[in-house]
Amino acid sequence: MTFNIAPAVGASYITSADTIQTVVTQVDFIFDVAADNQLDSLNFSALPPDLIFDPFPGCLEGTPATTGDFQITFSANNDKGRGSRQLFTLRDFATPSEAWKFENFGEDFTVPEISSDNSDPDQDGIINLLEYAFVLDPNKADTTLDIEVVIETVGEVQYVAIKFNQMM
Ligand SMILES: [Ca+2]
Ligand SMILES: [Ca+2]
Repeated sequence: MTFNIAPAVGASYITSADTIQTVVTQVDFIFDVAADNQLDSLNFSALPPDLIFDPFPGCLEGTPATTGDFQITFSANNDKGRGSRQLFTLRDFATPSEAWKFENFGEDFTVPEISSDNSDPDQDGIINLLEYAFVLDPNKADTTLDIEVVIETVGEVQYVAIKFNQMM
């Protein structure tokens, strides 16, 4: 006689990263809150006024209107009860370049010698403003920026264009 016994299912747990999520004021934001182990529902604490949470498929979304930090706790539930809880921090920046500075310099994003537009912390000769504009890594010196200004013709109209090689 053979018995097949299914493995016991424990409490559900949240699998999405709990790092600080950067958002930008007036820019659409979507973040998927993922959980595993037979998730039945997600509970969450108060949300920023401009964001909603759609439990299916588990999407936090909206267009934030105010800068600052906002913390939300999510918990995963199934028939074993409440599983893992996770604290998410949304840090809302006024501009995309401010969010980029935080993503690249962490808490040093307000230190002018490191994060100002004219700074060059990786000392590769490319200031942060150009690192941002050309999607380079401001913490890695092994990039080169090869810019060429050219005249492009589209139909009968001529445009000034910038050509560059992105080295990553
Ligand atoms: Ca640089
Ligand atoms: Ca660089």
